[in-house]
Amino acid sequence: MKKKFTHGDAGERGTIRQITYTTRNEKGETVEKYANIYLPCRYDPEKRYNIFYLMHGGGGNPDAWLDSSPLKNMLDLSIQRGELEPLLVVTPTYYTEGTGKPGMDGEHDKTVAFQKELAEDLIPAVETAYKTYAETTDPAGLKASRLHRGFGGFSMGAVTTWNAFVYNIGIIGYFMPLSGDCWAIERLGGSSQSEKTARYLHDAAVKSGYKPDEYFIYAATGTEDIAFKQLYGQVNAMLRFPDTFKDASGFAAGNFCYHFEEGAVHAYPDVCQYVYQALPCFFKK
Ligand code: FER
Repeated sequence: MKKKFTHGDAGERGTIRQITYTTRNEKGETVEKYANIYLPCRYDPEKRYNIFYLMHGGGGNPDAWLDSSPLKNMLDLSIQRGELEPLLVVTPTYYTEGTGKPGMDGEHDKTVAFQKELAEDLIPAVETAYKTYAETTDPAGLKASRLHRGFGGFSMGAVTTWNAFVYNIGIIGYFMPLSGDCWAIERLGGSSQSEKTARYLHDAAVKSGYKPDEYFIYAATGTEDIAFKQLYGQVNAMLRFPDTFKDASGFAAGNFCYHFEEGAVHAYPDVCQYVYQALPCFFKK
Protein backbone atom coordinates (compact mmCIF):
# COMPACT_ATOMS: atom_id res chain seq x y z
CA MET A 1 0.00 0.00 0.00
CA LYS A 2 1.20 3.48 -0.84
CA LYS A 3 1.06 6.59 1.28
CA LYS A 4 -2.47 8.03 1.35
CA PHE A 5 -3.57 11.61 1.19
CA THR A 6 -5.81 12.88 3.97
CA HIS A 7 -7.94 15.99 3.51
CA GLY A 8 -7.00 18.92 5.72
CA ASP A 9 -6.93 22.67 6.12
CA ALA A 10 -4.34 23.96 3.71
CA GLY A 11 -4.11 27.39 5.29
CA GLU A 12 -2.54 28.84 2.17
CA ARG A 13 -4.55 28.07 -0.92
CA GLY A 14 -4.02 28.00 -4.64
CA THR A 15 -6.68 29.43 -6.93
CA ILE A 16 -8.83 28.06 -9.73
CA ARG A 17 -9.28 30.17 -12.83
CA GLN A 18 -11.17 29.49 -16.00
CA ILE A 19 -9.68 29.79 -19.42
CA THR A 20 -11.80 29.99 -22.57
CA TYR A 21 -10.61 29.11 -26.03
CA THR A 22 -12.08 28.34 -29.41
CA THR A 23 -11.88 25.03 -31.19
CA ARG A 24 -13.93 23.07 -33.70
CA ASN A 25 -16.63 20.52 -33.02
CA GLU A 26 -17.18 17.30 -34.98
CA LYS A 27 -19.07 19.22 -37.67
CA GLY A 28 -16.16 21.61 -38.13
CA GLU A 29 -18.05 24.53 -36.57
CA THR A 30 -16.19 26.94 -34.33
CA VAL A 31 -17.15 26.50 -30.67
CA GLU A 32 -16.04 28.18 -27.48
CA LYS A 33 -15.00 25.95 -24.61
CA TYR A 34 -13.54 26.38 -21.16
CA ALA A 35 -11.09 24.55 -18.96
CA ASN A 36 -10.18 25.13 -15.31
CA ILE A 37 -6.62 25.91 -14.31
CA TYR A 38 -5.15 25.50 -10.85
CA LEU A 39 -2.59 28.14 -9.92
CA PRO A 40 -0.51 27.20 -6.87
CA CYS A 41 -0.32 29.38 -3.81
CA ARG A 42 2.13 32.29 -4.37
CA TYR A 43 1.78 31.83 -8.10
CA ASP A 44 4.29 34.11 -9.81
CA PRO A 45 3.31 35.06 -13.38
CA GLU A 46 6.98 35.68 -14.19
CA LYS A 47 8.01 32.13 -13.25
CA ARG A 48 7.95 29.05 -15.46
CA TYR A 49 5.87 26.11 -14.20
CA ASN A 50 5.48 22.47 -15.12
CA ILE A 51 1.96 21.74 -16.33
CA PHE A 52 -0.31 18.75 -15.96
CA TYR A 53 -3.53 18.28 -17.94
CA LEU A 54 -6.07 16.04 -16.16
CA MET A 55 -9.12 14.65 -17.98
CA HIS A 56 -12.45 13.64 -16.45
CA GLY A 57 -14.27 10.34 -16.91
CA GLY A 58 -17.23 9.58 -19.19
CA GLY A 59 -20.14 11.97 -18.73
CA GLY A 60 -17.97 14.54 -16.94
CA ASN A 61 -17.02 18.13 -17.65
CA PRO A 62 -14.12 20.46 -16.74
CA ASP A 63 -15.43 20.76 -13.17
CA ALA A 64 -15.78 17.02 -12.48
CA TRP A 65 -12.33 16.51 -10.94
CA LEU A 66 -12.75 19.59 -8.76
CA ASP A 67 -16.18 18.88 -7.35
CA SER A 68 -15.90 15.07 -7.15
CA SER A 69 -12.52 14.72 -5.44
CA PRO A 70 -10.18 16.56 -3.05
CA LEU A 71 -7.89 17.39 -6.00
CA LYS A 72 -7.42 21.05 -5.08
CA ASN A 73 -6.88 20.40 -1.38
CA MET A 74 -4.48 17.58 -2.29
CA LEU A 75 -2.44 19.91 -4.53
CA ASP A 76 -2.45 22.71 -1.93
CA LEU A 77 -1.27 20.43 0.87
CA SER A 78 1.24 18.44 -1.22
CA ILE A 79 2.87 21.68 -2.35
CA GLN A 80 2.81 23.19 1.14
CA ARG A 81 4.42 20.12 2.67
CA GLY A 82 7.14 20.14 0.04
CA GLU A 83 6.05 16.81 -1.43
CA LEU A 84 5.25 18.39 -4.79
CA GLU A 85 6.86 21.23 -6.71
CA PRO A 86 4.39 24.03 -7.44
CA LEU A 87 2.83 23.39 -10.83
CA LEU A 88 -0.17 24.26 -12.98
CA VAL A 89 -3.00 21.73 -13.34
CA VAL A 90 -5.59 22.05 -16.10
CA THR A 91 -8.93 20.21 -16.12
CA PRO A 92 -10.42 20.35 -19.63
CA THR A 93 -13.09 18.28 -21.37
CA TYR A 94 -13.01 16.28 -24.56
CA TYR A 95 -16.70 16.98 -25.17
CA THR A 96 -17.39 19.74 -27.65
CA GLU A 97 -21.05 19.92 -26.69
CA GLY A 98 -23.16 18.35 -24.01
CA THR A 99 -21.83 15.28 -22.29
CA GLY A 100 -21.48 11.73 -23.52
CA LYS A 101 -22.92 8.45 -22.53
CA PRO A 102 -20.35 6.74 -20.35
CA GLY A 103 -18.70 3.71 -21.85
CA MET A 104 -20.41 3.98 -25.23
CA ASP A 105 -18.64 3.35 -28.52
CA GLY A 106 -18.76 6.93 -29.82
CA GLU A 107 -16.84 8.04 -26.77
CA HIS A 108 -13.55 6.62 -28.04
CA ASP A 109 -13.76 8.66 -31.24
CA LYS A 110 -14.23 11.80 -29.16
CA THR A 111 -11.08 11.09 -27.17
CA VAL A 112 -9.18 10.66 -30.44
CA ALA A 113 -10.64 13.83 -31.98
CA PHE A 114 -9.63 15.71 -28.83
CA GLN A 115 -5.94 15.09 -29.59
CA LYS A 116 -5.91 17.71 -32.36
CA GLU A 117 -7.75 20.20 -30.16
CA LEU A 118 -5.28 19.52 -27.35
CA ALA A 119 -2.24 20.22 -29.51
CA GLU A 120 -3.59 23.04 -31.64
CA ASP A 121 -6.08 24.88 -29.45
CA LEU A 122 -6.08 24.01 -25.74
CA ILE A 123 -2.34 23.85 -24.97
CA PRO A 124 -1.46 26.97 -26.99
CA ALA A 125 -4.30 28.94 -25.36
CA VAL A 126 -3.39 27.86 -21.83
CA GLU A 127 0.34 28.25 -22.20
CA THR A 128 0.07 31.64 -23.86
CA ALA A 129 -2.04 32.91 -20.96
CA TYR A 130 0.05 31.21 -18.24
CA LYS A 131 3.80 30.88 -18.34
CA THR A 132 5.21 27.35 -18.66
CA TYR A 133 8.48 26.01 -20.04
CA ALA A 134 7.12 26.58 -23.54
CA GLU A 135 9.06 29.59 -24.77
CA THR A 136 6.70 29.65 -27.73
CA THR A 137 3.39 27.83 -28.14
CA ASP A 138 3.94 26.84 -31.75
CA PRO A 139 4.70 23.15 -32.44
CA ALA A 140 8.47 23.69 -32.05
CA GLY A 141 8.04 25.41 -28.69
CA LEU A 142 5.72 22.69 -27.39
CA LYS A 143 8.09 19.98 -28.56
CA ALA A 144 11.07 21.61 -26.87
CA SER A 145 9.17 21.78 -23.55
CA ARG A 146 7.55 18.33 -23.67
CA LEU A 147 9.35 17.03 -20.55
CA HIS A 148 7.67 19.80 -18.56
CA ARG A 149 4.18 18.73 -19.68
CA GLY A 150 2.02 15.83 -18.50
CA PHE A 151 -1.38 14.41 -19.37
CA GLY A 152 -3.53 12.11 -17.26
CA GLY A 153 -7.12 11.10 -16.76
CA PHE A 154 -9.66 8.92 -15.09
CA SER A 155 -11.64 6.19 -16.89
CA MET A 156 -12.53 7.67 -20.31
CA GLY A 157 -9.88 10.23 -19.34
CA ALA A 158 -7.41 7.33 -19.21
CA VAL A 159 -8.63 6.21 -22.63
CA THR A 160 -7.90 9.82 -23.69
CA THR A 161 -4.45 9.59 -22.09
CA TRP A 162 -3.48 6.47 -24.06
CA ASN A 163 -4.50 8.35 -27.20
CA ALA A 164 -2.39 11.33 -26.08
CA PHE A 165 0.52 8.91 -25.82
CA VAL A 166 0.00 7.79 -29.41
CA TYR A 167 -0.84 11.13 -31.02
CA ASN A 168 0.86 13.74 -28.84
CA ILE A 169 4.04 12.11 -27.51
CA GLY A 170 5.88 14.78 -29.51
CA ILE A 171 4.66 17.52 -27.18
CA ILE A 172 3.99 15.56 -23.94
CA GLY A 173 6.58 13.59 -21.96
CA TYR A 174 4.59 12.29 -18.96
CA PHE A 175 1.39 10.21 -19.02
CA MET A 176 -0.90 9.17 -16.16
CA PRO A 177 -3.69 6.80 -17.30
CA LEU A 178 -5.86 6.02 -14.25
CA SER A 179 -8.54 3.34 -14.09
CA GLY A 180 -8.84 2.96 -17.83
CA ASP A 181 -7.25 1.05 -20.68
CA CYS A 182 -6.41 1.75 -24.31
CA TRP A 183 -9.37 1.30 -26.66
CA ALA A 184 -7.44 1.63 -29.92
CA ILE A 185 -8.02 -2.00 -30.94
CA GLU A 186 -11.47 -2.26 -29.42
CA ARG A 187 -13.55 -1.03 -26.50
CA LEU A 188 -12.12 -2.50 -23.25
CA GLY A 189 -9.33 -3.94 -25.42
CA GLY A 190 -6.78 -3.90 -22.58
CA SER A 191 -8.15 -7.26 -21.48
CA SER A 192 -9.87 -8.64 -24.60
CA GLN A 193 -6.98 -7.65 -26.92
CA SER A 194 -4.05 -7.31 -24.49
CA GLU A 195 -1.36 -8.44 -26.89
CA LYS A 196 -2.54 -6.34 -29.85
CA THR A 197 -3.11 -3.29 -27.66
CA ALA A 198 0.37 -3.54 -26.14
CA ARG A 199 1.94 -4.01 -29.57
CA TYR A 200 0.05 -0.97 -30.88
CA LEU A 201 1.44 1.19 -28.05
CA HIS A 202 4.90 -0.30 -28.51
CA ASP A 203 4.82 0.48 -32.23
CA ALA A 204 3.66 4.03 -31.52
CA ALA A 205 6.56 4.51 -29.10
CA VAL A 206 9.08 3.17 -31.63
CA LYS A 207 7.61 5.27 -34.44
CA SER A 208 7.84 8.42 -32.31
CA GLY A 209 11.62 8.14 -32.38
CA TYR A 210 11.83 8.89 -28.65
CA LYS A 211 13.96 6.67 -26.45
CA PRO A 212 12.46 5.02 -23.36
CA ASP A 213 14.12 7.61 -21.13
CA GLU A 214 12.28 10.36 -23.00
CA TYR A 215 8.68 9.36 -22.14
CA PHE A 216 7.16 8.19 -18.87
CA ILE A 217 3.94 6.39 -17.99
CA TYR A 218 2.44 5.99 -14.51
CA ALA A 219 -0.68 3.78 -14.70
CA ALA A 220 -2.83 2.95 -11.69
CA THR A 221 -6.17 1.53 -10.66
CA GLY A 222 -7.76 -0.43 -7.80
CA THR A 223 -8.35 -4.14 -7.45
CA GLU A 224 -12.11 -3.52 -7.05
CA ASP A 225 -12.25 -1.03 -9.93
CA ILE A 226 -14.45 -1.95 -12.92
CA ALA A 227 -11.42 -1.14 -15.11
CA PHE A 228 -9.04 -3.38 -13.13
CA LYS A 229 -9.17 -6.38 -15.43
CA GLN A 230 -8.60 -4.21 -18.51
CA LEU A 231 -5.68 -2.22 -17.14
CA TYR A 232 -4.09 -5.22 -15.44
CA GLY A 233 -4.21 -7.21 -18.68
CA GLN A 234 -2.81 -4.34 -20.68
CA VAL A 235 0.01 -3.51 -18.24
CA ASN A 236 1.18 -7.13 -18.18
CA ALA A 237 1.11 -7.30 -21.97
CA MET A 238 3.08 -4.02 -22.20
CA LEU A 239 5.75 -5.44 -19.88
CA ARG A 240 6.51 -7.97 -22.61
CA PHE A 241 7.94 -5.05 -24.63
CA PRO A 242 10.78 -3.97 -22.32
CA ASP A 243 12.51 -2.12 -25.16
CA THR A 244 9.77 0.53 -24.99
CA PHE A 245 8.17 0.02 -21.54
CA LYS A 246 10.81 -0.48 -18.89
CA ASP A 247 9.36 -1.73 -15.60
CA ALA A 248 10.02 0.72 -12.79
CA SER A 249 8.79 1.38 -9.30
CA GLY A 250 10.09 4.94 -9.76
CA PHE A 251 11.15 6.71 -12.94
CA ALA A 252 14.83 6.61 -11.95
CA ALA A 253 14.92 2.91 -12.89
CA GLY A 254 12.67 2.87 -15.94
CA ASN A 255 9.81 4.63 -17.70
CA PHE A 256 6.79 2.51 -16.80
CA CYS A 257 5.31 2.59 -13.29
CA TYR A 258 2.05 0.92 -12.36
CA HIS A 259 0.14 0.51 -9.16
CA PHE A 260 -2.90 -1.61 -8.26
CA GLU A 261 -4.38 -0.38 -4.99
CA GLU A 262 -6.00 -3.10 -2.90
CA GLY A 263 -9.75 -2.55 -2.59
CA ALA A 264 -9.91 0.76 -4.45
CA VAL A 265 -12.92 1.38 -6.72
CA HIS A 266 -13.86 3.28 -9.90
CA ALA A 267 -14.48 6.69 -8.34
CA TYR A 268 -12.77 10.09 -8.24
CA PRO A 269 -11.74 10.05 -4.55
CA ASP A 270 -9.84 6.76 -4.95
CA VAL A 271 -8.34 7.86 -8.23
CA CYS A 272 -7.28 11.21 -6.71
CA GLN A 273 -5.02 9.14 -4.42
CA TYR A 274 -3.12 7.89 -7.47
CA VAL A 275 -2.61 11.46 -8.66
CA TYR A 276 -1.22 12.27 -5.21
CA GLN A 277 1.18 9.33 -5.43
CA ALA A 278 2.18 9.74 -9.08
CA LEU A 279 2.53 13.48 -9.61
CA PRO A 280 5.68 13.93 -7.46
CA CYS A 281 7.44 11.41 -9.78
CA PHE A 282 6.80 13.61 -12.82
CA PHE A 283 9.04 16.26 -14.40
CA LYS A 284 12.29 14.94 -12.94
CA LYS A 285 14.09 14.60 -16.26
C1 FER B 1 -12.30 0.91 -18.74
C2 FER B 1 -12.01 2.12 -19.33
C3 FER B 1 -12.98 3.10 -19.38
C4 FER B 1 -13.54 0.70 -18.17
C5 FER B 1 -14.50 1.67 -18.23
C6 FER B 1 -14.22 2.88 -18.85
C7 FER B 1 -15.03 -0.90 -17.37
C8 FER B 1 -15.22 3.94 -18.91
C9 FER B 1 -16.40 3.83 -18.32
C10 FER B 1 -17.36 4.92 -18.33
O1 FER B 1 -17.13 5.97 -18.95
O2 FER B 1 -18.37 4.75 -17.71
O3 FER B 1 -11.37 -0.06 -18.68
O4 FER B 1 -13.75 -0.51 -17.60
